[in-house]
Amino acid sequence: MPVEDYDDCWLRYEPVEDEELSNAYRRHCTHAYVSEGAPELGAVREELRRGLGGLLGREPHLWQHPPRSVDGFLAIGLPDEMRPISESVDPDEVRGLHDEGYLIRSVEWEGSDCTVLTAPRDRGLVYGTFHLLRLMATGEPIIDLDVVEEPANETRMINHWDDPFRGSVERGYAGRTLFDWERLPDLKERYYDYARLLASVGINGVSVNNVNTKIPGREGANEVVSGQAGWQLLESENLEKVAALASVFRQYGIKTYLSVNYASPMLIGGLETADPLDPAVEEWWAGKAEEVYDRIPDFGGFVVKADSEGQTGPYDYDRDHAEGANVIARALAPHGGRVWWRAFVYSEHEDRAVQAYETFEPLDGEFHENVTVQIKNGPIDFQPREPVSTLFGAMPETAMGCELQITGEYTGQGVHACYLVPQWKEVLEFDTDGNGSPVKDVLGGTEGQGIAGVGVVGDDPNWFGHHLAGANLYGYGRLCWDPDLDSETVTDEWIRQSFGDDPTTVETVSEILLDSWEASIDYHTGGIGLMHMMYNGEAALENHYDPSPGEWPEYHVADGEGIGIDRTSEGSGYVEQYREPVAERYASPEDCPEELLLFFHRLPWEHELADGTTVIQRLYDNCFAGVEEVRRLHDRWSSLEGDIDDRRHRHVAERFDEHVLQAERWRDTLVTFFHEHSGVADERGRVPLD
Ligand code: GCV
Repeated sequence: MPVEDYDDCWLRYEPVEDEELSNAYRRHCTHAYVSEGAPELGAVREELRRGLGGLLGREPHLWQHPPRSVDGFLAIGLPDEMRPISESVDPDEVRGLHDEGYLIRSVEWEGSDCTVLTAPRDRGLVYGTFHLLRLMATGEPIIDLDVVEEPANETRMINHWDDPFRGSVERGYAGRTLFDWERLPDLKERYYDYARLLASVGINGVSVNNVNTKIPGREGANEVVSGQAGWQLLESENLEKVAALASVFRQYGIKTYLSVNYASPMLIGGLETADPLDPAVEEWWAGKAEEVYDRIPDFGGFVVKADSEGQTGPYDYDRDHAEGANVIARALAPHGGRVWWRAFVYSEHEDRAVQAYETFEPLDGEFHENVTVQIKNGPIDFQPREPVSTLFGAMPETAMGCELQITGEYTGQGVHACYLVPQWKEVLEFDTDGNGSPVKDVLGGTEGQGIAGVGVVGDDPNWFGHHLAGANLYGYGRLCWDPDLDSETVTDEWIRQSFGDDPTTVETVSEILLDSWEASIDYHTGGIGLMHMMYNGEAALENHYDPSPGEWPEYHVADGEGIGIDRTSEGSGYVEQYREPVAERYASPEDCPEELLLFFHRLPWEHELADGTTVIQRLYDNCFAGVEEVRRLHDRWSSLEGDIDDRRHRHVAERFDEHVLQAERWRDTLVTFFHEHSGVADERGRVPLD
């Protein structure tokens, strides 16, 4: 396989400089006894070689049996596979763990200090290996370990929006697709490294193609147009390619999923209909599922975007979404597969926010057990900040998945630095009923539920287009595994593994990351609940990067009187989809959190906020503050010159130069727009602009 020149991201495994630590690590990890057999164990051995080789300067001795006459070794295997483990850890304790959990413990075995890493299944050994290496890469002691870990979310998935054969990535800002469908089933080294990155943060599912699998009208359009050809992956001749990728992911405990077109029975099967209640359609899906599982026995299932943005769906046959999803679910059920059915649909309603709930909530209890309804975090579309979707907690009889966007479609598209972990924490901690039912608990611990994140990597040598965007993939995986982790901890881990542990670097990069999201909200929206003010454009793959507030009047309804949307019972009624006491809080302009105010309320420009500042003045102030903040973050990054390697420093510095210019452009466009409608000048004299 060709050696490619690309970044190791957070798996750099730089040598441990602290001598005492390094000696302690050596004493416990120079010798490793790793069981054999399952494909995951190959991955464990390989990671130990790379990880320990890098951190400690020499690869470990990998033994086939417990090493004698050495004091201190690492034993990795299932509880019954090796004596150092079965004689020092209660196998029932291990078997009682979640299937993907693991245990790492410091024990004494036959007079030797030994670290045991064990798990109920081989997948847990992979996660545990990455955990142990992470401890060392972040300078944590490993002499007295007692780690017991289980994932909070059953499914922790990446949804690629990659277009097979065409090579483009919808909303991708890191080059072209990683997956070379023309060459597959030939495998590239980079697929393994991608699987390593994902497994290192606990991801266990990858859907390899765009949810837009075929869009009428986009055929024959230019290079950058997305949404084509994905449906073809389900064709018999292409399944071999999918199976090849699955063989890589499998070694890292990752299941492969496909996005499929609802009309596949027609497109591929030659039927005249895709009506979910037609017996021939049922038979076709069953046969296709069997064929897929013949080739990929651990296949995860299908992701489906139906009746949305040009994708066909059950509405074409006058069927509802449960009928639509269930025919596919029945086909997958005998094989243990699932349908991830997206709730991102459109309807006739004037207010787009109400649509998903109106469509799906009445169907609670109608979906088969192996259907997961995949819901975007907010009711609109991955805006810099949205209120949390009303569907979470509203469908107790339905398996739910939360869809987050790791790629930054509306937050600067790989040019702006925008760290989304704080956003995701806000979503996961949101209490859906004011009574201790946060989204993270609604999703966690239940079979078939979990989180799907829209992918962020491409074939760019640094994987992400922007070095700092790697923190988003890292943080996404860590939060899927453990949503209780706080943003600071996750951030600190990523920085230490990516840039080393120099205190100034850690502190500065942490500040940049943690402050970047609020800055982005301020200059992209004015910070009090407005959104969707970006340019769309004529091309099929819209821009969504530049400012263009006049293009979307329905999302802010700015006029001479005021701004914002009334979503109370007097308006679109969206607020009533929340449960109490959330609904009541949002319904009152006094109690509604200021950062969401104009999402729920239409207010006069001169309406006074809690501190006496008017709406228009707050919009001005926030837009200016957002730019000031970006300038400050830019300067903080510049201050690291010489502390971080030149290549990465220069790359991010250049992005920051552009980030400042773009933030200014957003600010100037928005404040001018607000001024044109309100006629109110900035009391600090900045607007109208000169
Ligand atoms: C994959 C938004 C994005 C589209 C995306 C769609 C979806 O509209 O702009 O690129 O399509 O959401 O989530 O299906």
